Amino acid sequence: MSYLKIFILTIFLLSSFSARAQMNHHHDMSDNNGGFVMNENIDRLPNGCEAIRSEKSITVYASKKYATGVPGIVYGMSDYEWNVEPCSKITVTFINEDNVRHMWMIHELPKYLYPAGMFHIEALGGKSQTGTFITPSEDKNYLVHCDMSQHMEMGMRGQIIVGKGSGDLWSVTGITDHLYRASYLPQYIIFFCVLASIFGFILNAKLVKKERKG
Ligand SMILES: [Cu+2]
Repeated sequence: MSYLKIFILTIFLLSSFSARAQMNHHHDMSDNNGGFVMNENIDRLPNGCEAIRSEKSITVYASKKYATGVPGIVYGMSDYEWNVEPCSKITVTFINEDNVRHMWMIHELPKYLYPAGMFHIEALGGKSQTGTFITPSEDKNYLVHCDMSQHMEMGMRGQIIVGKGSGDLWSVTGITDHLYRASYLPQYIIFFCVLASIFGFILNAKLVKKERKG
């Protein structure tokens, strides 16, 4: 190997090492052989929580075998919806029974506790990981999904409902409707139809007037 190649390889290894070190710095990440847990929170209270009100453990299996009951999905989870109390400590054990990597990722958590608003468990194929987070004090629905490319579209999409929640999220596998987002369409169609007929009526009236004059 030439000196140039060794030099380039060394620079590459050093930069990837420092990128990883930075990632570890920005996100509180515990790492082991079977995957990792990012932004774990076992004791920092969200605003509005005076104490931890309850503790709950949930176990989630990720496996293709859970994709059989719902048409059109490839990857599945043992559950797609979890009800939890506000200000409660939730310990999630994520067991991946497939041979590809999967994630159990929550979004929009308070950013002062969870960098990028995210709590994230990742388990390699055939491995499991356990992580803990504390739910905020407000009633709200949070998206839970797998962030591997296309896995959410392939079925790994759920919701965690804190307290009374804030309304169902669309397209939760086997639970809520895919077409929820498209429900605004008919309103606009009706609006455009009415507009088009008014325009047509005015145009027609003007043309008739012109014809009479001529
Ligand atoms: Cu996945």
